[in-house]
Amino acid sequence: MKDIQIDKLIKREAQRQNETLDLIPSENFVSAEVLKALGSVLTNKYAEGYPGKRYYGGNEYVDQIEDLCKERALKAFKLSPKKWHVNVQPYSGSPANLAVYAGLVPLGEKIMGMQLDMGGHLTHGHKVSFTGSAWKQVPYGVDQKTEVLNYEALMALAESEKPKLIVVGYTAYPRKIDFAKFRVIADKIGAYLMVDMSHFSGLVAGGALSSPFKYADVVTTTTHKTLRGPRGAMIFCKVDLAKSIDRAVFPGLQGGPHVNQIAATAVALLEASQPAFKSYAKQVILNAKALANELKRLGWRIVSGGTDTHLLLVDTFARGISGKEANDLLQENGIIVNKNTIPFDARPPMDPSGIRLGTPALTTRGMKEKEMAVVAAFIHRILMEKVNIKGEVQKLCKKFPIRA
Ligand code: DSN
Repeated sequence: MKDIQIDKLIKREAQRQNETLDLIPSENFVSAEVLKALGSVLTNKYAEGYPGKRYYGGNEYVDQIEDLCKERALKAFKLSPKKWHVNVQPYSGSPANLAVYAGLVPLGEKIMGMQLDMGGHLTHGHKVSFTGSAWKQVPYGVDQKTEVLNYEALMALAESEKPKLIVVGYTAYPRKIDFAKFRVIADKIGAYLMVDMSHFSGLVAGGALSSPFKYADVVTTTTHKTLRGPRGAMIFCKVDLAKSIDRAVFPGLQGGPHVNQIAATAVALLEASQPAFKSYAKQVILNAKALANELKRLGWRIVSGGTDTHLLLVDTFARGISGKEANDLLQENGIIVNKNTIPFDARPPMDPSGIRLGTPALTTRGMKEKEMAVVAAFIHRILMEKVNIKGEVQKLCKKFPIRA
C-alpha cells in the first residue's frame, strides 16, 4: 500500500490478532477468499433495487452475484425457495432487525424481547435504541434461580402484554433455546416469531445446533460471527412476508447495497456448506464446553452452570473481581474477552459482574479441548495469582497462526 500510515496500522492489527487469544464470542477470522471478495472492485458499484429491478445500469454481474448469494443462503440452511425468501442486503445486524420491525409491526406497537442486561441485544427493543422508541419493548429475562428461560413465565407475560412480535435469540445466553415452545407462545397470541440467530447461525448451518426455521416466521442473522463471513446480515422470511421485508430494507431503510459484502457473504456461505464446516461447528461447542468445565473445576461460577453453545458467562465477581478488572487483566496478558452483565447483575454495565467468553475464533485457529484447558489455566492464573504470562500466551498463539 502507498498509504504507509494505514498500511502500518493494518499490519499492526494483523499482528495483534495473531499474537492474542480472541475469546469474544461474536468475532471470528474469515478466509482469504472472503477477504478477496470483500476487497474487490465490487465496492465500486451502485445497485439500488433488487436483481432484475435496479435503479442503475451495469448490474448484469451484480445481479448474478446477489442471486447466487440468495441461493447459497437458502441452501446453507436447507430451505426451500417455495417456502422461504431471503434478503441479503442488510448492512449489518442492527439494520436487519430494524427492517423486520418496520416491515411487520405498526409503529408504537409492542415487541417482546430479552432485556439487554439478561443477554438480549439493543435492537430487541431496548429504550436507548430506536427500536425501543419507535416500538414498545415488553422485556423478558431468565429465571433468577436457574438462569435459564422459563417458558411458563414467558407464556404468562405474552398473554398479558400481547406483543405483535416476539424476538428470540441472544448475545449472552449460553443455553439451547426451545423454539417449539416459543412457537406455541406466539400462536397463542397471534404474534410473529422472529429468531435473531446472529450468534449461532454458523452452528445451525454446521448442524451442531437445532434449526429455528421449522418454527419461526422470520430469521435474522449477521454474517460475521459463527458463520465466519464478512460483516453484514441477512433476513430470512416466509414467502408471504417477502414483499414487506424487501420494501423495509430498500427503499425503507437503506440505499445501495454493499455488493462486495454480498459477494463475500456468498463465498462464506459456500464454505459453510462444506463438510469441514460441520466439524468446525461441532468443535466450537466441544471447545466451549471444555472451557466451561475446566473453569468450573478451577472454582469459577459459570452462569447457568455451563453451556450448550459457543459461549459462556463467568461470574468473576463471585470471586471479588469485577468484569472490567478481569477484562483489563486478561488484555494485559493478550487474552481478549468482553466484560458482561450477568442475569440480575447489581453492578453497572460499564463495570459488571462477569465476562463473556466464546470459542468460534480460537476454533478457527485449530484449537481443541486440550488447548481450552490451557486457556482456562491462563485465565485462572492471571485473575487469581495476578501473574504476567504474556509470553506463554504468545507461545500458544504462535502454534496456531491465523491462516488468511
Ligand atoms: N455486538 C454483538 C455481540 O458482541 O454480541 C452483537 O451485535
